Amino acid sequence: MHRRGFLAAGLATVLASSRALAQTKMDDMSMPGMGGHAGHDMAAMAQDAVILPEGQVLRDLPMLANEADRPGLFRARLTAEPAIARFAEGRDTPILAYNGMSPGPLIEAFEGDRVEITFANRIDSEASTIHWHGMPVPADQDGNPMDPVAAGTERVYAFELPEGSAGSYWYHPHPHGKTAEQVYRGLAGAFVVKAKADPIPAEYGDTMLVFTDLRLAADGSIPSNSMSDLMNGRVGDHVLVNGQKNPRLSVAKGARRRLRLYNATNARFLKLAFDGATMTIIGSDGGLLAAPVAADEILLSPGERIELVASFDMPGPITLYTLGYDRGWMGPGRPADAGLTLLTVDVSDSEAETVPQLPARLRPIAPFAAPVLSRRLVLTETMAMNPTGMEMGFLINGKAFDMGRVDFVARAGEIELWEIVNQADMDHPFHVHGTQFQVIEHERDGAVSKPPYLAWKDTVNVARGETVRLLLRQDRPGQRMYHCHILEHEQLGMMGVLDVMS
Ligand SMILES: [Cu+2]
Repeated sequence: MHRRGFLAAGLATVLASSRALAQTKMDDMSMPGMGGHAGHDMAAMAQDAVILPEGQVLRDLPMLANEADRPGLFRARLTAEPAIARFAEGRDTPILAYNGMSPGPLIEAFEGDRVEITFANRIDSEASTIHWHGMPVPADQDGNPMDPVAAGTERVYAFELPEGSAGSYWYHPHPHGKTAEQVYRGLAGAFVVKAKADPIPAEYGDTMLVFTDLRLAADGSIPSNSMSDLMNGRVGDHVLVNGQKNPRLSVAKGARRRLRLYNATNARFLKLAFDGATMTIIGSDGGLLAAPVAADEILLSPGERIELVASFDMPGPITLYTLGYDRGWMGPGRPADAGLTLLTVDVSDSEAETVPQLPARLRPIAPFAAPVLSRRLVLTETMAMNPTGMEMGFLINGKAFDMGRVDFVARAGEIELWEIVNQADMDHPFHVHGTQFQVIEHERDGAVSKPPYLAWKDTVNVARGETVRLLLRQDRPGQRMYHCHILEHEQLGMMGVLDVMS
């Protein structure tokens, strides 16, 4: 079981080890009580903050090798297991890894492919699953909490990638009561479905930027969740890109780069801008937009993805950095969210060779027809004192998640209007499994606005006091989850079950 694997940049050298779990203290987060959790003391954290190296060359995510013996099939193995990473000099960090790495290997397949991935769960004493976030896979292949893969066992996830499904998806665990923890300990990876005919010029490249959010204790370990983490969602100390802190990318002057940004953090809202490069949005969670849209800044809430073309016309260095965004925070210790440098781009003096233009039209997106029914989902937060301390509840229509309860019954192929009403004090990024939806309206203080462009989405931020209206259609029968993608909120109840009948 002592297998050594090195990540490309050497930043997070990973060594699979059975002692990793023994070193990692875990909470049972199903019944959080104030007494059992130390508060997250930001001042103390700042004092012994671990320094991570910056400025290494941005690494490409290692690809998951396709072991299939015929075209049109993607066959591979993903193993979740304890590992040791080396984020900071001289400190071992016990993590969870897919195939020895965090983020997990990049999966790349094509529209029309069949995918067969054997998942082996080698996490000590914990069930896990793989959820294919955003992908149109059958309900029984989607890694629901109802379909756990027990520790020490394996299963095959098999599905087809339909035509038109090209997009920037990701994969992560979704076991009952352990999703938040398994993700912050390292389990998440990108899954790109490529189009057979892609309108984006190949000269732009295709660069993944997977954001994760690491918190390290002074000894290098990853601390378990505090009460504040459970309330607000866990925000770490270091936003990493492909596992690296503020890595460097080199481009020629005048170059354009296609960038796929993934918010794979538990709860970190990323409001992003480049100083010195222009951004054009070309894609959302579920693939390309109908036409490019210029943007000065973008808000990427937990679970969301966006595809950009960045134009580097000025001499560098240029940074991708965060702006402030108030998503609502309970109690002390609101983390600094502005002014983090996530990526540095060195723009050389030499001019890029001929750079093709971005097409004016990318692909057609047909707006949904009128819905046959509408549903209203009200998000609330509750706080109650009981003999063991304070308990937070995150509810949808007054109810906490119950795996044995069906909250809504839908019919496959029918268009529905969902109205997500946030009556809570925090923003909640709302995610629906198994399909892509279209946001049609935002409402706040009685003012209704339309989204700036039509897009396929599987996760949408619903700000405090806001109502978001979206149209969706589930095409495959079976049970589908919908939930807040602040993973601690999902775990504390903000999730429901939609049963789709054929
Ligand atoms: Cu939430």
